[in-house]
Amino acid sequence: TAAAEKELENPLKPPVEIKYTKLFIDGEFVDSISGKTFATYDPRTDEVITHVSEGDSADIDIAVKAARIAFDEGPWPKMPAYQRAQILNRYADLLEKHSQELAALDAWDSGKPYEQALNAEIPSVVRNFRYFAGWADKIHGRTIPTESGHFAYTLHEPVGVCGQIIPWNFPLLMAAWKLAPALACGNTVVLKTAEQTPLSALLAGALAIEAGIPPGVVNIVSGYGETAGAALSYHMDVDKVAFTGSTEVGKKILEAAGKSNLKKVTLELGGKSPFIVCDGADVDQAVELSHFALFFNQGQCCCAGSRTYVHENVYDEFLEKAKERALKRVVGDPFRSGVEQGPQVDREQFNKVLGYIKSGQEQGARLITGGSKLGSRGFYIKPTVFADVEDHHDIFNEEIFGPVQSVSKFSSLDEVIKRANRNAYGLAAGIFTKNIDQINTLSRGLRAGSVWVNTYDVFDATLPFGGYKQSGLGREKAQTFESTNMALGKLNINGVGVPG
Ligand code: TXE
Repeated sequence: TAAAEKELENPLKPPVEIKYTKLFIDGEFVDSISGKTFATYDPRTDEVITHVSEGDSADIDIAVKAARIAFDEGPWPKMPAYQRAQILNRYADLLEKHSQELAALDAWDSGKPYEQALNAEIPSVVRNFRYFAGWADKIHGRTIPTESGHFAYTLHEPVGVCGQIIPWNFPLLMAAWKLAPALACGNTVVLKTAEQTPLSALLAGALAIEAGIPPGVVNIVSGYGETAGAALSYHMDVDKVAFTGSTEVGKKILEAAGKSNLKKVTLELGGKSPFIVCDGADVDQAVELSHFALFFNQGQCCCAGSRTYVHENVYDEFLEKAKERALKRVVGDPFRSGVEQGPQVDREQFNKVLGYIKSGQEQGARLITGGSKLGSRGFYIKPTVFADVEDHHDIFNEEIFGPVQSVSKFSSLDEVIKRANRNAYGLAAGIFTKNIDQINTLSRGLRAGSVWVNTYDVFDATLPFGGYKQSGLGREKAQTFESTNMALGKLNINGVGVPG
């Protein structure tokens, strides 16, 4: 590790030039009304990457007006859906063409491994736009044979101006999950990026214009949550807000909707997802998958498998191998090839994770590897594994959002289902077994929006995603239309000539 730590002293130069730092409103890059800017930092060093314009409520107002006009008067919602699909496909092509720059911006801004961004996330961004472009002209209503003899039909219409607030863990992918379905339906958007990671979305804004998305349809405001984010969620002329972030802020968004214009709300919030390794499981494979489920993206995933439950018969072997695997994890400069884990996104998250490690030790969980920062600068944390974690430990109940695996022993399926469900969250769950009875019992018993069996983090655009309980409201990606997230289902009754 001494060599690894030395290497961290000399960060590699990111292969990208920063072209856009202003707010993107009505098809143009503009300064904020206040003229203020804020710094975005390199988590490898905590040094400033650049300064970007800081939007607040005045800028949100202007962006919402642009989106309103683009919705009410512009061609976007009214053009043939096929044409919208063509534009979105062109947009996907452009994003693909700029994959390397986009991946480099996200890696630089957030600390995620460049190769991971380039090979997994940006391709997923592109597929999301292609998938939803395919939906644009296939959003159908129904005709309904009423009991009263009226001719009735449902019509799906765009919601209108959509406010979208996203986090920093997958900067461009979170933007794509929000933008693609909203645009496919003909909505217009004001996107507020996370203050830690504003850069990739601004390049994506420039590409939207190049693709032929009309000005005002996509507006991107960099800024802070309490100012720009709150202004969007309280805005009287925003028809819907879609949010991904903490449960704490999710509740504020819902409150803001209630206190303003009852805008529609979808929320994709935190999680504390169980990953269950059953009796009889192949331990080597279980270790590898549970390691991925937790450590992927520096542990900064809303659906991270952050409560690893292991059956007593395989527990000791599992622990030994989980420790070995964590020790082998390649932590380093996200721009270095082969690196699995970069730094945490910022000082706040770094301190939060180290705080949880301390609390795990204080409350009596057994630290078996890791447990501290790595290197002398930046926000690197050693892959950490705790054993014998108990249900009342904070590290087993609260979202750590870092490279800290917590392993706990269980004896029976009934027990593990009860324990897994005794949590405020319900975003995802993982099951590891080849036994069909165990699979059936667990997958039906667990209260979670996604259950992955012998796999984890499958984020296909074709699958719906969202949480039970305090993990959120509504679903994103596929089936967005049926659950009326981005398009409103409207019942039309045509009563001409029919008594009623
Ligand atoms: O989240 P916030 P933070 C969890 C994770 C993490 C914790 C805190 O546990 O450690 O949340 O992270 C905007 N009105 N997740 O502080 O604050 C903010 O500007 C409107 C889980 O980064 O929820 C940003 O754009 N908007 C998660 C976005 O909300 C507000 C991903 C998310 O920030 C606002 C990230 C306000 N009052 C963190 N305050 C997931 N579900 O994947 C903040 N924002």
